[in-house]
Amino acid sequence: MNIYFAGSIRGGRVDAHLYKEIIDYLKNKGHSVLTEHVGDISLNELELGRDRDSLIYNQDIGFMKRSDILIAECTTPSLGVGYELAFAEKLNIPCFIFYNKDRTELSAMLSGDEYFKLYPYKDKETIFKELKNILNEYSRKN
Ligand code: 6IA
Repeated sequence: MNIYFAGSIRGGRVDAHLYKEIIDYLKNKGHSVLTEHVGDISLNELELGRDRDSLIYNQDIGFMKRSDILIAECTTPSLGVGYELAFAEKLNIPCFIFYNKDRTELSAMLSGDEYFKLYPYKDKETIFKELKNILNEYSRKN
């Protein structure tokens, strides 16, 4: 499958290592992660590149349109990830939201929208167990 992974960039990079682990897991299972840069741990949210922002936006929307599913890690709140989730819903792309329930209160705009499948977790093992189930179920449909 083509997978759109969404994680915070300018919202803060404290979870960048976790994004990378999730992306590596998805790739090791044989899937294409179109937004691999989200897990680039050298990416700095303070890098200012406003002139490049429309390129980034258009490229990401293009990736979104080619994606079979979207997986978001939402522990670190990010405006961009919220935007991507709403956009994916409009395109009818299945969306799976992971967040550490000890560290964040998910926005009601996500937890209150029944379209989104929520995966609150306490430990990393739960993330990978749930990802395995998602991949098994959705690979069969694509
Ligand atoms: O509002 P945020 O920056 O936290 O939004 C993060 C989300 O928007 C991610 O899931 C990405 O898919 C997308 N996104 C935001 N910034 C970039 C980006 N910047 N490149 C690709 N996708 C992005 C390049 C580096 C930048 C710091 C100059």
